[in-house]
Amino acid sequence: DPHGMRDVLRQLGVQSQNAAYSTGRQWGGASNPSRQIVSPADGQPIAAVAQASVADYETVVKAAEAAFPAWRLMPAPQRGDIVRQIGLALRHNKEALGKLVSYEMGKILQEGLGEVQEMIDICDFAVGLSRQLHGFTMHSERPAHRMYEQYHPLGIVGIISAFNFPVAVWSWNAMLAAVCGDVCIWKPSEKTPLAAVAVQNIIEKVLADNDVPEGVFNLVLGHADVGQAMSADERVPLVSATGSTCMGRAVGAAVGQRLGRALLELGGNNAIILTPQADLDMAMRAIVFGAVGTAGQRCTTTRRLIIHESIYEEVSQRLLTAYAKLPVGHPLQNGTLVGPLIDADAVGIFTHALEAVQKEGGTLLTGGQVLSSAELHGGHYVLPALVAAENHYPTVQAETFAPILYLIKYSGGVENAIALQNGVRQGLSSAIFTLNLREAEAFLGHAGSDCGIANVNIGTSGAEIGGAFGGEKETGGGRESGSDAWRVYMRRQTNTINYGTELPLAQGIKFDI
Ligand code: UN1
Repeated sequence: DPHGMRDVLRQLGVQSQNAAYSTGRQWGGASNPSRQIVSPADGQPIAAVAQASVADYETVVKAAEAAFPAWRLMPAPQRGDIVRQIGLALRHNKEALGKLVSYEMGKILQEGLGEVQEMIDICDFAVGLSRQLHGFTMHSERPAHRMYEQYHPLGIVGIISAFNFPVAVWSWNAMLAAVCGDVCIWKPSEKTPLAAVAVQNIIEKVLADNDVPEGVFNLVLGHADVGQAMSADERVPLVSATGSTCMGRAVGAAVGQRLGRALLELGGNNAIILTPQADLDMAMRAIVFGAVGTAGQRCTTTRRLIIHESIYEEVSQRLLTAYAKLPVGHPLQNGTLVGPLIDADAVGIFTHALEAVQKEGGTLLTGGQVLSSAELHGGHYVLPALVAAENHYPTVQAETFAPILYLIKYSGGVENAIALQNGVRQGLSSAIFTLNLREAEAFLGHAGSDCGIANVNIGTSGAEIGGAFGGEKETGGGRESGSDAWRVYMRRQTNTINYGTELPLAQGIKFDI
C-alpha cells in the first residue's frame, strides 16, 4: 500500500458497498450483481459495489418524493447553511477525497485536489446564492397593477455524471439544486462510483446533524438502465447529464419525449488559435496543460491547435521539446503530469484514432505508444500524441477522449482560423492567443467563436466555477455552475397583482358584461 490508500478508504468509509442510498440510509445490493472497481493506475482492486436495479431506483425516487415537500418549505438561506456545512466537511476531507479521486479515476493528485476545491468553491457560491434567488419586477401596462416574477423549487433533479469529473460535476448541480429547494438523485459513472460513495458519506454526517429529511440527497450506483429509467421518469422534472454526445442524445430524447427539462453538457472539440501575434511562452503552458492534463479526458481538453503558417515550425518544434519530457506515471507519484487513461477500452480508442487519422492523411509527430514498463504494470498508460492534421479529417472532427493534439495550419487573417475553429459539430470551449486587439475582439464578436466558452490568452480547460459552464451545438446547450445557471433548477412564475378597484384588461381590450 505505497500510497496509503487503506487509510484514505477508512477515513472516507469506503468499503464494498450497497447499491442505493438516501440521506442517512443505505439499502439494496444483497442479491444484486456487483462490479469490482480497480484503479486505472495499477489495476489493483479497490472495492466492489452492488449495482442498483430499476427496482432500487424506484425506492430512491419514493424517498426523494417524500423529502421534497419539507425541503422546499425550508427558507433558502437555511438550506444554504447546510450547504455551508457541506463545504466545511469537504474542506476537512479534501486531502483524502482528492486522493481517492486520483486513484479511482487516474487524474494526478494535483487535479484530484483541484476537483475537490471546485466542490468547495461551488458550495461557497451556493451559500451566497441562497440569499439571491431573485427575479425581476416590471411595470404593468395597467393602472394600480404590479408585476413581478418569482422562482419556486422544481422537484427532483436527476444528475448523471461522467467518470472524468467524478465528484465536482455532481456538486455543481447538487449544491445549486439544494439551495433552490430541490432534492436530487445522483447516478455517477459506473466507472467511478467510490468517490461518489465517499461524498455521500462525507455529507451524511452534516445531514444527520441538521435533521435533513431522508431523501434530499440520493445516490444510485448502476448502469445505463438506471439512467434510462430516470430520463423517462415524469417525476423527475430536470435531468442534468454530463458525458458523451451519444449518451446525451439518448437522455435528451427521452426527457424531450415527456417534455421535461434536460441540462446537457456533452462532448467538446476544443481548439486554441495561435496567431502571428501570440505570446508563445504563455501559450505553451496553456496548450500542454490543455492537451495532456487529465490525460486528455476533460470535456474542455485542447484537441486542436490552429496555428498561423508563419509560426507553425516554431510551435511544432517547441511542442516536440515539451512532449519529449512529459512525466507520464502513477497519478499519486510526485512530479507526474500525465496519469493513465480510465481503462483498456480508452487505450483501444486512443490507438485506433491514431491509426485512423494517419490513414486519412495525418502525420504522427510524436507519442502514441502504449506504455507497459514494470513500474506502470496493471495501469492504462499511453504517451500523449501530436499529429499534423487537417480540420476536415473525420477523426479530427470527432472527440477522442485521450491525449491527442491535432496541429492544423492556417494562412491569411484570423477569420480563417475562426472558420476552422467553428468548423466542427461540437461547441464547448475555445481560445485564442494574440496580443492584437482586433484579432481578439473578432474572436469574441458575433461572427467569432461559436462556443459556450471563449477565452483570450488562456487555454480551453480549467474554467472557473463562477461562470456558466457549457456549450453549443452537439455539446448540448446546457449551462451549469456559476452566473445565473441556477435558474434552470427552479420553476419560474410571473405574477400580476391588481390593487385597484377596476378590472382593466391587457391590450386595452373592451369586454363589458
Ligand atoms: C468536464 O470535463 O466535464 O473547465 C468539466 C474545466 C473544468 C471542468 C471540466 N473546470 O476543465
